[in-house]
Amino acid sequence: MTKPKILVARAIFPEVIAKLEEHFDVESNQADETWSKAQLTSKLRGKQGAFTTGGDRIDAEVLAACPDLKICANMAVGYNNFDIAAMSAAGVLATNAPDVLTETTADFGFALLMATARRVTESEHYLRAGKWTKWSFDMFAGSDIHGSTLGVLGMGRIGQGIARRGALGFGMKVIYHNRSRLEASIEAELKASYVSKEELLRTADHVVLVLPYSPASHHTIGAAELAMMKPTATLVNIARGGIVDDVALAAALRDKRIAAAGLDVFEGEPQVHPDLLTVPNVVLTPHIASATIPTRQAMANLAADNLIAFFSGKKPLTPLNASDVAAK
Ligand code: 8YV
Repeated sequence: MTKPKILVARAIFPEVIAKLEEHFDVESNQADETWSKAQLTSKLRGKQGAFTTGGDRIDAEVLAACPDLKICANMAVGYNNFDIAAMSAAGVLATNAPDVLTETTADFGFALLMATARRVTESEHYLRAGKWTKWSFDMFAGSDIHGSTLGVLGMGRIGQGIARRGALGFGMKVIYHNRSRLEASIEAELKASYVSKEELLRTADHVVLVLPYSPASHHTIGAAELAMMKPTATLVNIARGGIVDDVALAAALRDKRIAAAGLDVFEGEPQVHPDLLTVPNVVLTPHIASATIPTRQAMANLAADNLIAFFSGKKPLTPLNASDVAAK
């Protein structure tokens, strides 16, 4: 029997490629070349399955050129690189990689919050530049984490992980805003209170963004929202570029309208807006919140297992549009 043909769009763990090769005729990108959309489309043509990462866009144009495609398995919990409506219309199943990265990503969100509020990288750059000649009472004074108010915008699994760390580990008062309110028992466990987005922005000492990107969440934080925040507040984005207006944020940081920001994601990444590179009060990391080897292995294995289950006629583990595809 001929094996289904799949494309692995980016370099991944060799053992995951080996596992896929037991089931599929695999074309992979272990050289990790950067493919244009046209190159990705041409590689996908004739494939029945795709293993993608967050940078691989699958939309109506790609789908129209790849009529054999049946499933795209994303090695990411976020899936704004997928046009889900177009995939459902084309009868292509989409899967993502949730849960396995929750705690690792929440750890990183907290690391970025701590580094931002306590000015870790800014002070390190100062030291490395040889500028540290004497101690002074207010040198790199930051803002406290313990006992402060943590505002979590987007209270899914990762948001809850951050809230738990804040409330139980650091005695923070947790407020949150989300499309839907959490069950009372979860609110009690996280010691979290539901507030409006505006109240969150006005009262939090630290705002952490963990909401999914969609056209509706584009520029959730722009000039108007930054103006609502306390001048002493910090902002952390571990969600997606585009949720924050990076130009407005750079201006707010430059004018000290908020104290500091920590960003793991950017509009148009891997490009970073030059205005952000010139302000000192921002911690910048290259989209690494889920980057530990065990977690990246778990994410890659989950994407692979979704492909294997699908082509063995079983239910994929983490489908996104199964009922729409079935209804077609
Ligand atoms: C990934 C992420 O590293 O899972 C997500 O949504 O943003 C990251 O964990 C990235 O998208 C690569 O696929």
